[in-house]
Amino acid sequence: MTGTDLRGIYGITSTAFGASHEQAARFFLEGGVRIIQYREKGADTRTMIREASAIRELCRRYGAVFIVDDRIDVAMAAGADGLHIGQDDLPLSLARKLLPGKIIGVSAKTAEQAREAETGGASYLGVGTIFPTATKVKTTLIGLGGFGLVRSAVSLPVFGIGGLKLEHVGELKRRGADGMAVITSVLGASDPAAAARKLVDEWGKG
Ligand code: TZP
Ligand code: MG
Repeated sequence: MTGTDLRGIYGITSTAFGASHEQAARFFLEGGVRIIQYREKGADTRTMIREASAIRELCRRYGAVFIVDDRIDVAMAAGADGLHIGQDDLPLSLARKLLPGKIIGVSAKTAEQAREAETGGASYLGVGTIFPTATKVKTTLIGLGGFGLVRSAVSLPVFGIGGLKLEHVGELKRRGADGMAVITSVLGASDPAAAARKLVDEWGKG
């Protein structure tokens, strides 16, 4: 891990908008994002290790934290700073045992899931899906109200996720978010690095 805190804009890579994972990571990094997650659901393992290793190097150059979604094998092989797991993925207790000292993020939709993750040694929470989004359609929406319930249940760093855009930064911060995880509002923009920069600057305001 680097000295970067677990807070601020959290960029998740996706190929849904035409760029490769590596290019997506570059856009985020050029825009000042300092937490990057590699999220790939369909590629073969060798490809994932290659892509994750390339992003690992980029993140090192920028002093950014690098997290791999779902796949502990890919996270370990690429030397990532951490792993992000959902409620149906590798159990947190096992991930914690296998990755001592690493960052482990957990997706939580309810206060109960959040408290369980905190007790189990999670490093941060991803909380959503807040608003509808084309990048994750099979999901339960919790809205900003649901986000607030999870936020108040734990003291871990909490990142809002799901359909979040520049105009949501203020509201999310008021509701106690430590950060905001995004795909579409950056990678779907005509100038992704500039969109990332706007989010980073907005998040950094007062
Ligand atoms: N989990 C809940 S919503 C989501 C994930 C991975 C996608 C968030 O990305 P977007 O495109 O910024 O809504
Ligand atoms: Mg998952």
